[in-house]
Amino acid sequence: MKLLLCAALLSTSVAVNAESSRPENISFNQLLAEITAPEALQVPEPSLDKTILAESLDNRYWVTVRAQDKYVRTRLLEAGLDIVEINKDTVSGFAGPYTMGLLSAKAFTVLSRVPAAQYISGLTRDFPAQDAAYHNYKETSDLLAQMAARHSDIASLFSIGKTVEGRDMWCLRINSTAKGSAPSAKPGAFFLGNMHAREHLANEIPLLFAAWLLDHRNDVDVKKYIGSLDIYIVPMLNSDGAEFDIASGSYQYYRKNMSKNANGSRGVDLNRNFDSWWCESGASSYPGSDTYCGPKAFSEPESQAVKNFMEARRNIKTHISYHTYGSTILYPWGGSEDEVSNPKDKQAFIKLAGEMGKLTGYLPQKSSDMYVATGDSCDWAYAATGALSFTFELEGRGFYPGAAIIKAAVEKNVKAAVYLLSVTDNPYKAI
Ligand code: 0X9
Ligand code: ZN
Repeated sequence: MKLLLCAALLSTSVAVNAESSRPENISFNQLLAEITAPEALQVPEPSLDKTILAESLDNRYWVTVRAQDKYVRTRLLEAGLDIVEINKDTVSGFAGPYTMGLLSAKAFTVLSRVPAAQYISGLTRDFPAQDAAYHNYKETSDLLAQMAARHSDIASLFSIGKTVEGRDMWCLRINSTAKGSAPSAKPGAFFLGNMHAREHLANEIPLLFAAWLLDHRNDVDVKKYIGSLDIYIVPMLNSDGAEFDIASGSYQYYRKNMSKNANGSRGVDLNRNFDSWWCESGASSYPGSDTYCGPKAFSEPESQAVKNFMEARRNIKTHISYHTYGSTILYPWGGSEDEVSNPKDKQAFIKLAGEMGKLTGYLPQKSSDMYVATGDSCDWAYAATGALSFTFELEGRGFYPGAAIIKAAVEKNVKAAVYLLSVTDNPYKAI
């Protein structure tokens, strides 16, 4: 990866870390320059290895099923359908053999089906996993470490736990007075990314937001937030899944974590594994499904790490979990059609989502209006800690939108994230 870019960087005068071949003090602007360099924006010829795809996709099909409303979408999730596209009267997505059986047993109308490998190899928007612009686990970890080292007076890095495969879930903390896991009474904001493996843009946004904040640390507003708030950024929660998704050289459309399930299948859907009406709706209890909720709530180290992290930091007032794709800003409840019962919170959710919607062009929406799905991380976060928690479905027409999308997505999301910081001291002042 990044051979051309590395060569270019090595020929410049910036200090270079011999191990990673990266400048040690890379800034937000340098990062943006990297991801928008002509080499990074070229979409190379797809290099799909159909043998690997066919094996690793567990015999899934790409199906289009009639679904006129969110209620049908919820039932489909329960049958284990991995909904990727929502259209007016249909949804499309991946279904394994078990889900295919349920679709026909439950009389859903399957309008079309093709083997997943065939569908993926037919895509023209695919590009190789070794995409120059996106940051894999090592690059993400290195960048976070560089940021913490370069801004050690206000930034620190610690791990909130280990994934199934033993990778650290890194957290960059920006706070002028407290470092590492030392407690702080300052109001906190928590930005979380890449819970779903294939949603790589959801790593880039919080990662580059961290770089932006540090680069702009002397701007009047940013300086105020760094001085008065406790800011936490975990850009890559599901690094195991994200790495698996790119490891073969071809994207795998992989969603879950890398747990080994009792029936020999792989992965739990982390956004169905939180303890909020766990596995009641819009989730599947069949381990092979892409919406598998796990054997019990918080069975997974990744969801458990978020739980422990948030429960230990009751100063956190606001929270965004980044996903792709849909250009929507979702607020609780997602697991129930009921409104949140606290009227002030409801008003704040609507107001904050609306303001962030204006800054991003994304549609603010109650989460359950997309579909009801229980075990959702933001429902849990709000219910358990009171933090006003939003799921961002970032932009893009697909999980692999290419490098060209990153710059604009980062720029608008920096604005929304900064807005959230501006109200974190008292989110109700906005209403
Ligand atoms: O289904 C999900 O977990 C999220 N969509 S994604 O395509 N990123 O997988 C949406 C979560 C929204 N929450 C609820 N509707 N409960
Ligand atoms: Zn997601």
